[in-house]
Amino acid sequence: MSLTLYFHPFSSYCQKVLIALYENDTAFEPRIVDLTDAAENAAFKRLWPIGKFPVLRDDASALTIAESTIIIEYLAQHYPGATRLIPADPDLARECRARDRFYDLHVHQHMQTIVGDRLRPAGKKDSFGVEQAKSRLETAFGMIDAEMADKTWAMGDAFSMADCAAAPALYYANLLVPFGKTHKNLAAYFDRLMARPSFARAVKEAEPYRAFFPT
Ligand SMILES: N[C@@H](CCC(=O)N[C@@H](CS)C(=O)NCC(=O)O)C(=O)O
Repeated sequence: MSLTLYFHPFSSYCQKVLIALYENDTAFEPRIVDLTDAAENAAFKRLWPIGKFPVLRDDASALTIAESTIIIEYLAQHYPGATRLIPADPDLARECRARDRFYDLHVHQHMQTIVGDRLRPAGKKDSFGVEQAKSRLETAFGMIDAEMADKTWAMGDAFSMADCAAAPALYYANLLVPFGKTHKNLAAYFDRLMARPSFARAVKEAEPYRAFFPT
């Protein structure tokens, strides 16, 4: 087996990549990294000094790949399977990448801002930043709600990288700014994501760590 994924099951960006791997039953060695463990943290930073996961190592090509989107691009190119993670048509591929960016930058990032603030020590909180992130999440939710009125998945009928990006971002965002009662198309899309076996598996594997989510 040439692929090793450095990750943590509770990490939203790691779940994004796990979904892609599970969609195509891609064989990989799971290497859970505990960033709170000094030795593991240091070892991981030798691999990727930025210190953020997921990181994929492919011994077959001697490549170390960071960034969830780039990892999924790599999997789509070199380890393709039944789920085509990026459409073959160049225009649809660009659209898929745009939606992936949308979920990362306009949902995932704001969700991380709010979670990150909860982890800050007293006296270092950024209430302005949190209010701004919540307001931007609401804007994104409205856009997704309108877009999902007549779609099954982010790209229409076919599950893709954009849905890999959407699922964990929406999962954690919904815990912070619940959208179930206010955005019915978004909520229905989220229900479909939750029922998708690849994401359901990632959520189940994260369950033992649920208590770490800051309230
Ligand atoms: N843009 C990166 C973001 C990765 C990221 O933010 N990972 C978080 C976990 S979800 C992390 O490693 N956090 C640890 C830290 O910031 O120290 C990607 O898409 O992979």
